[in-house]
Amino acid sequence: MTSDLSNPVVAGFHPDPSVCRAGDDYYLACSSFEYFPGVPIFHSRDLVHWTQIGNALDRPSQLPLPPGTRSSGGLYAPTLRHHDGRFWLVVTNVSAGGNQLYTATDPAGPWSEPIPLPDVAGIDPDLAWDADGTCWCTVAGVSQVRLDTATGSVLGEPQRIWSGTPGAKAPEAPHLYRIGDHWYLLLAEGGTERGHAVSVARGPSPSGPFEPCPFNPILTHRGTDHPIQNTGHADLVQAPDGSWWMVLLGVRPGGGSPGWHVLGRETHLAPVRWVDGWPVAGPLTLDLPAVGWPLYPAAAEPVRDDFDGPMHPRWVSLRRPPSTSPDRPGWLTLHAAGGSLDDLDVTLVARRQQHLACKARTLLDPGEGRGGLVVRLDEAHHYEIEVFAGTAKVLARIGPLRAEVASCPVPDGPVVLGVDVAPASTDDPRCGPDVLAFGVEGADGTFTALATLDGRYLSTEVAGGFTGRVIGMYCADGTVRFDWFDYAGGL
Ligand code: 6LW
Repeated sequence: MTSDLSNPVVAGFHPDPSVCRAGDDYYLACSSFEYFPGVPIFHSRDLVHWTQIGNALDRPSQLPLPPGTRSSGGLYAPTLRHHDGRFWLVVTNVSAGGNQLYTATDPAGPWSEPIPLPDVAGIDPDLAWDADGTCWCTVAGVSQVRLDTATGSVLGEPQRIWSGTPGAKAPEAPHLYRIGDHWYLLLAEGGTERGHAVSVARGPSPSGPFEPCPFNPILTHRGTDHPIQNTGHADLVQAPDGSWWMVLLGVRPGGGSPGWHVLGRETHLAPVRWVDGWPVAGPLTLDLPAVGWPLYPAAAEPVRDDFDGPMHPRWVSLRRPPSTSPDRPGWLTLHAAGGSLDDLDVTLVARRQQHLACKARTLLDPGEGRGGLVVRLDEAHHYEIEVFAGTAKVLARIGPLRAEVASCPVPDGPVVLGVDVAPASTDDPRCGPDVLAFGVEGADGTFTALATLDGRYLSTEVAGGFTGRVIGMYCADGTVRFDWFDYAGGL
């Protein structure tokens, strides 16, 4: 059992968390961008330990991501709510169709087909219901409209409401709550980079008028040397003991100056206290304070996925289900689509890197094909070790540059490929956040690194966008098969 009380509570690229409570259970949803399936859903009984129970959008009919969908396009910022005996999910597909509403009776799925919201313009939609049962949909900017949730049509004209601190950029991620006598409007502002912050306003009705909190921003780490940065995009939740908390995104930059974060924006938990009727958040720390309710540690994740049964929901591909076939029982068979990881339509099956230090291994049978093990930020930023015709090659793509870094002969037949990721250990102010050693593992388990690469080039600060690293398997030519994939945090 893993019972540590630490942040992030959902590590790795799991941004824009939205949380809801149904009885004793909590559920959480995150953005997923160009990856398929979309919107990972987690369950918890204690807000600290979260287990992925599915992906809300796991059918192409629910999640169209057209072939040209750019990286960091696709699905942005869901809101997950439990209302009137049902779960509600609203999310923006910036690459196809805009805002969409889905419902489910079980958050693990199946979720409904989308109800399009063609007249709700703007990202980061929120849902809140008033005492009359009217649904208020609020989007970044900030504007708000009443919604007919059965048809997806709007009731009336959108109205501008409170747009955060004057002068602060990117008022976004609105969430509206009725708490006591007030309606609270929680907002992210300052942009999702180092200036990110959480602010709040309150008013007498869902549409305001809203009065800003005198303590705004109620949480930010801007301008600090705190190990958790870019803190914002929060959602409030009440713990089993009645205390208040927020889930929010934050990043863990590493290396020298200016700092690079490689795991994407991760989901954190912070305490909230009430001061003069205002929610004030923090401290947000790597070690969570002791909590006053029972903990339900999650079972430790097995290191090995051996592909003997259904794929765990942690596995994702790009834009659509991967091209696979069940032709060798117990193996994952991948068929090529694109010719390399530089292509948008390459066949990839990957999982999020969730630890600053980790190792991954996979047993690959290349057959006549070409494929390997990749650490990917996007199609223009990835490192991989690839096998073809008796040779293993380490390849690096950084922006417009592509290089073969190292190669070695490998015997015919299955081969174990691996990568070790370790935080960098120099005090040079220019040092990157980590190093990635790619290599081949022998039959006796000895790992021979062929190349060690600077991890900064697979960081969000270099690549741009909103995602983080994934590690996985790919096929770039013909058919390749994978018997198992090991991922372990730490080295
Ligand atoms: C999301 C916005 C944000 O829509 O980043 O940090 C955008 N906040 O609210 C993409 O995740």
